[in-house]
Amino acid sequence: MASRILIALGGNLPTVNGSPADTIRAALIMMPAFGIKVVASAPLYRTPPLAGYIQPDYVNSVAVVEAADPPRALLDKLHRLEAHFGRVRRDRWAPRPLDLDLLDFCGEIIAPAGPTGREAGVGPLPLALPHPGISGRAFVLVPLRDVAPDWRHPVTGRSVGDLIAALPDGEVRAVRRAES
Ligand code: A4P
Ligand code: MG
Repeated sequence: MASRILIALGGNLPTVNGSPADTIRAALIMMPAFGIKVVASAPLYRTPPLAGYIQPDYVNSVAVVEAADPPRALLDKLHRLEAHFGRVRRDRWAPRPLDLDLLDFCGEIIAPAGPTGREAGVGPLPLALPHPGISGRAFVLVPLRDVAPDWRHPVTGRSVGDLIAALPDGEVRAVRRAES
């Protein structure tokens, strides 16, 4: 089904709401107040930070949502939600209380020119869809498979199962269900 909106949730710093897991649960509860209906959400996973950064483990999940907004307006709302939970943008990939990424918006493809990953440096980036980091990240793909097992990458057509199978075993095994 291509008409799905998928959002990644992540965080690795505590907030006034509690642990990163508490913050993610609180963010899901608050989404309807921002016009975002949560249709399904994956379990929470404890995940090691991507290589190259020494920072606390993350908690990650993925939600299927419905929203009336077009993608850019929806991402602006996600940024307002992040700010509500204490996110202040400094460096890219810095530890954060809450990160809400728009993974897939009904299969739409928007490919801005220029770098999109870590090499893009500090500062805002134009909207990219699907999110450029999906394919190589176990902490995104494992919860994505929980809520959308039939999902395929809008550009490559590869299934979520295929993308997980292509990752190193150790990276997939390192994504473990969070206990609290
Ligand atoms: N942006 C453009 N397209 C999108 C989109 N589809 N979804 C812009 C979200 N944002 C999008 O994002 C950087 C810029 O990308 C913004 O201007 C946004 O409008 P950001 O959230 O400000 O910064 P960031 O999150 O530090 O950068 P980025 O590139 O989104 O990083 P990622 O991909 O979120 O990676 N390890 C584990 N285990 N778990 C994690 O969740 N996350 C990161 C950050 C690193 N390591 C991690 C995790
Ligand atoms: Mg982000």
